[in-house]
Amino acid sequence: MRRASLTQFLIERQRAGRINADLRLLIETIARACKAISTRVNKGALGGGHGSASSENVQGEIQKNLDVMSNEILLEANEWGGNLAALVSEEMEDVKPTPTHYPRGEYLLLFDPLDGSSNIDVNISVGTIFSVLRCPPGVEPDEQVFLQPGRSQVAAGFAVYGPTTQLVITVGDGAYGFTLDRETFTFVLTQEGIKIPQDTAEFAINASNMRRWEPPVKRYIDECLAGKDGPRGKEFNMRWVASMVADVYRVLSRGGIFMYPRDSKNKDGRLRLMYEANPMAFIVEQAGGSATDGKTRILDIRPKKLHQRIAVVLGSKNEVDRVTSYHANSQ
Ligand code: AFP
Repeated sequence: MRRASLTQFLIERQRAGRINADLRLLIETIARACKAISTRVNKGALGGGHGSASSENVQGEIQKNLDVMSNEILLEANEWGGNLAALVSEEMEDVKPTPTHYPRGEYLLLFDPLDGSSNIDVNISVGTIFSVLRCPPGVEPDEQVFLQPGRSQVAAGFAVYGPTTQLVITVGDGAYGFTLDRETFTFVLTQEGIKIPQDTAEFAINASNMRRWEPPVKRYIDECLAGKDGPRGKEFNMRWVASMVADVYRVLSRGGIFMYPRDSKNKDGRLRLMYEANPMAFIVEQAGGSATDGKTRILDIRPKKLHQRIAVVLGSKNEVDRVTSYHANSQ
């Protein structure tokens, strides 16, 4: 049986009244941009993507050439489509309203154009993460308009540029995975209704931060490391790619818990709420998992700043709940 393309998948959802034409076109535009970024990533040094640009982003991080290229691809793709009121990028300080010489739409787009960029030059998977909100009608889209809790998202997704290029999206009725068919250059539906196992024996955390963790996190990881001789009574495995898109894709594929907790150095956590934690939390919950900042459901957190950071604990529900209980017991 022929697999559906992303376009067919989205048209079905439009026919079912789940999304409108503007949102369908927006997601297709983003997917097209991800294909262009995938091509650049796969060219590596041959496409000028390696090495650092001579600039810093809003986070004060040295931008990689591919960070800049990926951002430009997404900006260009989304400038004139007529479905956006404004957009926000990890690579840019301020909100970018759709230029007045183009038609404005009802959606707000936020993205991390190239997540995991410190992995580019060493040929480890990187990706693009995006989140879509509605713009209240009749208002000039400024920072305040973007500061909506993650539960207000109407769509979210991410691409992983790895051995294959994968696109995972949700429009609120489940999480779906598409594989880029390089012969036809189309995204083909390969994972319908992704479900994260409620339990796991695999955790993902940057263990070099161990000395900085809060007690509940230290307790949780120590118990995993104690294995079958410890209170968990089973062996655990660890993975840490240091590209959120790759770690979350693995959690969606076989379960697991992904953690970037707050610590004595990253007091608010390291990951960004609006265009990393929120979209990933939406997708993970749609796949039957959970996502918190260690204590509070990420999708309920009301943002205060566009680029604010947040602690992230997401994945297999029973493990995320355990970490939440350890935080509650330690207060
Ligand atoms: P970069 O984009 O700077 O490589 O950061 C990637 C990231 O935001 C996220 O994708 C990873 O999970 C996390 O940071 C890795 O952080 P560490 O380098 O501290 O492990």
